Amino acid sequence: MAQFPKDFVWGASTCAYQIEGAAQEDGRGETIWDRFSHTPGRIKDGSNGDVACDHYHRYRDDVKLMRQLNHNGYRGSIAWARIFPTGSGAPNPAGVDFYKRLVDSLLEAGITPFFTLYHWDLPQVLQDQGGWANRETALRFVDYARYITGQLGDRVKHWITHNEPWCTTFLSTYLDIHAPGGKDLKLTLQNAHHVLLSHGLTVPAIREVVPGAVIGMAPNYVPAYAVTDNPKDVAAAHRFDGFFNRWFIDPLAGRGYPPDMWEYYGANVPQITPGDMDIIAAPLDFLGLNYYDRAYVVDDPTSTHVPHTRGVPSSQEWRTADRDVYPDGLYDMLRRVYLDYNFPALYITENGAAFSDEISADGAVHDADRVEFLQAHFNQAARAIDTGIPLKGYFVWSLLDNFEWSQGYTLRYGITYIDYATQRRIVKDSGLWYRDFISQNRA
Ligand code: IFM
Repeated sequence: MAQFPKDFVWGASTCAYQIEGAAQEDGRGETIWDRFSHTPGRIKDGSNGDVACDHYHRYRDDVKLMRQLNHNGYRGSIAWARIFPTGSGAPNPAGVDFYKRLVDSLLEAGITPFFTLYHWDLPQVLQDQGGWANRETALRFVDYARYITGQLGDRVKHWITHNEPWCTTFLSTYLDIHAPGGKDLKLTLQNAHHVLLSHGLTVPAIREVVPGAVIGMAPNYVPAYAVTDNPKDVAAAHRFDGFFNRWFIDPLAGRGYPPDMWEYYGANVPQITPGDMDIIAAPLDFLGLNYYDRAYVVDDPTSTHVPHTRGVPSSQEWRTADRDVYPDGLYDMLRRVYLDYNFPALYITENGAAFSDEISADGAVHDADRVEFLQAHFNQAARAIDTGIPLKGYFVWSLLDNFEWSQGYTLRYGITYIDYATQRRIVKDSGLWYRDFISQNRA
């Protein structure tokens, strides 16, 4: 059985827009996801995050749930537009108060909070001023981050600047799947640069206002494997890695943008101001990694999209509706990030899968697939720890079923089932299994 250190952080991860609801309450401003989800045709089931899991009103019960499930850590996100409804200007006390109350509940329950400052919900006013393509947005992000970390920093020490910058950028303004939408590579690379810049500017700002801050970022990481050993496919896998992983992690680690990708992007590369790359390389206390699937690719020069690769569906048993699940990839990722970069600690900040969960006649949700999924991935995490990799914690995605972005409520990732009609929470078999797994590992 997998063995983990006694002080390992075990918990689940969530995101403000996906669970909070109360979209128009207590002075919260409009975000790009409010605008996008209310645009016909953008969300598979026509839904939005207006109500979601109603966590804004039910957070006490949700914290109680975490405690019952033996979690000692929780990763949530803060909605920028609750703190600064228009992205900047005067703070909104009611929004700040919500997060203060949430933190109180977590600490009373003995749960260490890890908060992400940006999980994709840019205030719409800032989008109207150019969004991440506007360098000013990075400066507004620093102001927001400095303010809210200062408000909560006496009790919250663990901060994550950005969640999945690849999604903030490529999935949004290049692949046109996430808010605000778009298909512009040059703009996307500029957005990515400003997101990274905002990260680098924020790290020292947090250290100034939060004594003892522990700061990281949470990119999503997709290990790429070539389907054949044909040199073209091998090069394609390396290119995919550059496109998805290295473009973001190399600059964080002080290496600048990967030269092979800089050359490949040609005239689309971003404008950089002297000094930016040093700012982006601000030393971190940890790197969070969100791991879901692998890329199993061949070269595809006919593709109309970068990185000119084509994914090949693998026949392996783990393929879920939306992902090519590959537990060994979690170990490969941790090993590679540990050996190639020099981050002092690593966390799995997200890992999970959507299965077709249903309430059975006995009133329970028997998600045996997810139990097997978690066990297989925990084994790979334990394998990494055994080889000396400094993995310090694991946050399962997600605590609750929730609003899965452009898929609406059609995918259920939670270890807790949400009956959206009544907002009843039913802990799935996987949530109960995880509870017992945690207690065995603490024993
Ligand atoms: O729901 C998302 C989350 O917001 C970011 N990481 C992946 C999850 C599942 O798709």
